[in-house]
Formats: sequence, C-alpha cells, structure tokens
Amino acid sequence: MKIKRINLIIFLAAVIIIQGCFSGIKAQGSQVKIYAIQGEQHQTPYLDKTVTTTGIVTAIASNGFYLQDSIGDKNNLTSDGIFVFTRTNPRSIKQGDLVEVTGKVNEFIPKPNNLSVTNLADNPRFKIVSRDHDLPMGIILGINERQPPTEVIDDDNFAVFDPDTDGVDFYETLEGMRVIVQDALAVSSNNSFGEIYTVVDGGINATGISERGTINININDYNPERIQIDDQSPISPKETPTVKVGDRLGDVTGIVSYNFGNYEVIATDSTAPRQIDLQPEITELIPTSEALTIASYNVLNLAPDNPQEKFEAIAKQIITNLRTPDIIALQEIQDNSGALDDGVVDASQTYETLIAAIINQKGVKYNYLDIPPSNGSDGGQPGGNIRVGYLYNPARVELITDSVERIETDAFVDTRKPLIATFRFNNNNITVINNHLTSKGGSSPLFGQIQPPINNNQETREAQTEAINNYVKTILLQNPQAKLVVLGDFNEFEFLPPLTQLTTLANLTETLPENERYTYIFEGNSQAIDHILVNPSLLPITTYDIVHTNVEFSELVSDHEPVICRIILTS
Ligand SMILES: [Ca+2]
Ligand SMILES: [Ca+2]
Ligand SMILES: [Ca+2]
Ligand SMILES: [Ca+2]
Repeated sequence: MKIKRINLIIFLAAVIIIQGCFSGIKAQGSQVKIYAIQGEQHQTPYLDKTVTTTGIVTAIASNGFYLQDSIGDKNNLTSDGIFVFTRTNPRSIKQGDLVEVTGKVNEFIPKPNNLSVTNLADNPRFKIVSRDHDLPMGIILGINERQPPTEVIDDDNFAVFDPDTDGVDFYETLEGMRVIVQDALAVSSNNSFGEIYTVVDGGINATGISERGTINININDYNPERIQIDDQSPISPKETPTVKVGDRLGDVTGIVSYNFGNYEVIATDSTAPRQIDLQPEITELIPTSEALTIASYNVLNLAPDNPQEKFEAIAKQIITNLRTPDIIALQEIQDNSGALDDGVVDASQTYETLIAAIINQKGVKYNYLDIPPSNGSDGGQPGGNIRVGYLYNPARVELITDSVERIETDAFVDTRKPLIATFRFNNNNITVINNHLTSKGGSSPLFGQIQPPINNNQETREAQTEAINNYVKTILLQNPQAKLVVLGDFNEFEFLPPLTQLTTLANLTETLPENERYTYIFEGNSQAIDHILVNPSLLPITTYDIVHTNVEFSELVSDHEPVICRIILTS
C-alpha cells in the first residue's frame, strides 16, 4: 500500500510538472485583443477559434477569472473584458496580474432562453507576464459616462446593435468589465438570492420611479435601467448588505456578468448602505356606516404549520394597516396539513388560527367562507391544496348563504377556482368574485434570447378572464343593477389582455397614478398583479388603495401587497 501511495505521489508530481510546462510554454493561437474577441455584437466573431490574448486579472472566481485589456479601445460598442473559464479556482494567479491566456472562444448560455456570455474555455492555458498592476479604471455607470437606457430592453430582436437605446445591447458592451454603479439607489429589497436591484444616480434619470422608490413597469417600459448587484464568493468581500427600497448603496464597484436571465454587477468592494426611514403604509380607507371596505390579499401559502409570528403579522396588518376591512378576499390558503400531502382538504384550522390571532390583538371576530378543492386538483404547492376564501365581519355584513359557488368551467381545470359570494351591507347586495389565476411561471427572461419575451400561460389566463367575464355578464343579464366586485391575484398586469378583457368592469388599479400601480416586485420591477374591478357605475363612489406593507422590505409577511377598496353605499 505504501509503495503504491508513493507511486501516486510521484505520478501527481509529474502531472503538476507537465501542467507547469504547459502554462509556461509559448502560447499558441493568434494574438487577439479582448475587445476584438467581444466584437460590436452579442456573439463573438471568433466562436470556437483558439486565440491568445492579454489582460489584467480584475477578479478571481471559483471557476475562473475576469481579464480586462489594460488600456481598452475606447469604443463604447465593445467590451474590454472577458471571463476565462478554468473550472476550478485558478490559485496561481492574483488580481493585478498581467496574464497571457490561450483558449477557445466560447459563448456560455447559463440556462435555456438566456443570453450567452463570451469566455475563453477548453482548459485555457495562461502565463503570468508580470504582477501588481493597477486595475483598469471602472467605467462609471451614470451621469457623465455610460447611462443605461431607461425604456427599451430590445426593439429589433437583435437585428441592430444599438447600446445607446437598447438595454440588452448596452450591458453586452460592458460584459466582463469593471464598472462603478454610481450612487446606487435600491429599488428592491434583497431577494432570496441576496440580489439587490438598483438604479444609478439615485434614480434621477430613471423612468418609472414611484413615490416610495420602487421602479414600476408600464406597457412601454420594463426598465432596462435596473442594475442587479450580486455577491459572489470569492469575488465579493462579504455578503451583500440587507436593504429595503429607497436605501442608498453609494458607488458600487464590480464586474458585469450575466446569469439566470439577468445582467448583474458582481460587487468586488464592500459598500456601506445609507438606510432611509420607509414605513409600512396604513390605509385611509376606513369602514363607516355607509362605507363598505373590501380587501384582497395573497397570504403566501398560509398553513397552520406556518410560524405563529406569520399569523400575528398578518393579523396586525389586517387590523392596523388595512383598518379591519369588512370583507377580506384571501388567496393561497392551504389545507390543515399544509404542504403535507395526506389527502386533507379542509382548511378550517388555517382560517381559525388567523381569526384567533386577529381576536387576540383586539381585532374583530371574523367568520370565514371556503369551498375546498378536490384533493390535489387545483395546483399550487404539492399537498397544500391552495384555494381562495373569505374572512368577513358578521357585525358589518351578512352573507347570503345560497349565493356561494365556484366557477368551474374548463378554463379552471387543474387550477384555483374563483369563489363567489354575495354579502348584504346597508340594504345593498354586493357580489364578490375572488380569483387566483394561473401564474406567469416559466416565462422567458426580459434580458433573454427570445424577444419579445414569452409571457407564459397568458392564453390560459385569457380563457380564465373570459370565463369570469361571461359569469359577470350572466349576473348583469339577470339583474342589470347588480353591484359587482371582482378581485384577487390575477398574475397579470392591468394593461394586458387577460385584464383588459374584463370589459364589463372597471379596474381600480387604473385609478391610481401610473407609477403607483404595484403589488409585487419581480427582478426589481414593481408591478400590479393583484387588482380589484367594479362596475363602472360604482367608480364615482369607490376609492382604491394598494397598501405597501411587504414587497419593499427585506422582512416580508407575503410577497404580495394587500389591496383595498371602499364603496359608499347608502341604504
Ligand atoms: Ca459577449
Ligand atoms: Ca438592438
Ligand atoms: Ca424605465
Ligand atoms: Ca395538505
């Protein structure tokens, strides 16, 4: 055994010597500057060619290193940086080394439908020419240097390389380079990956910034000016700081890369964020003897085995931030066994735990209303049997019990069924339809190969809103004076067909200023996917509020904001 081990050591030593010889031999392949490898385009003109290039090592990753031309070509159409993919940590080299690399030019696609990242691969050989160089100056992203486009991500399906106007082309010209994100303003809190979305220059030239500091989408603007700051070991000195919307990160130095469908700046230097005092909102929509309030809230897979703190926090939001609405339409209520897949569909404990938490905090005693799905038939987290349901305050409204039913047409096979209930308030009947439409999961990235991106399940949602619209029309045919409130998590924006198809109703989201229409933040883009719609005739007596309590903060109860309307109803 001993002899064998010695043999192995000798063998390994030989391998190391041979490898050392390789990295010391004169590099093969033609000499090409990094900016020529990148070219004025997304795809390298040197694909699959073996080239030799030289640059300064700017950062060392766990599987390679970033190399940047020491001078650059001063051409805003080409990147002066590139990733060298060595598979393992290249321990022999250091930041500041001038290195000559020979490798095969490759375009790496991190995930399906993603853009590609130019790199030198195929076991690249490298030799250190000299050490301890100053790093190339970071390109300032911001006023006076390179400002990201603010509206267009791509409008030519990659036919024209126009970094001044197209975000997808802009970041390509910086791929692998050192940058300084100037006066970064957080437009999101850290997501579950620790990533923070920011805009430069405190948002001064960004379009879509809301009053509270998020960056909101509209039909013509999905915000190419969002810059994701990420931490990556061992490049980043420490964890990305924890921030909320509106916090300032100062100037963030890092390397531009791309992963999981987004460009990103991998921070190389630490930052000290400046926190602002952003508080959860408290609605001004108070119930009165002639004012009915109705809220809608996706409570993120609420189940009895959730921490009691979550129930307490939702109870506090209902009492304090929503001012005890008369009716609360809930989405993502799970059954009594939560994600445990044991055939249970009854959700009484989920509702009762929430109701008890509200009573405990000196709130009113709500009743609940629910029709359970058949086991496993309505989608969502496996075993959870999520459904929509209601809490209502029996001291304020009376439930018309024979009004309760679900829409169960083909459009709602394998997904959550809308739940209808009519309530009586101040001698008025109000019919509420609570919805949770099929999600956008599986959509292709905004910064992806497919332009315009795929909006997954849009046709499914369109069929669902058509079914809802047909139901509404039937009610109005029977009673043209029927008062209708159609609400919930529609998983779609107010300006797209699933919502705009609900032609018999008015979307209260559209009564708010455009920048303030958000209930959710996805990849830094604030957006409205929860809505309340009413008969157009109710608009003059209805007020709407999106109550910002969750999505802007790093500690959130749900990934959605609750929304609420108040309708004045005289007897
Ligand atoms: Ca490239
Ligand atoms: Ca373009
Ligand atoms: Ca914008
Ligand atoms: Ca279960």
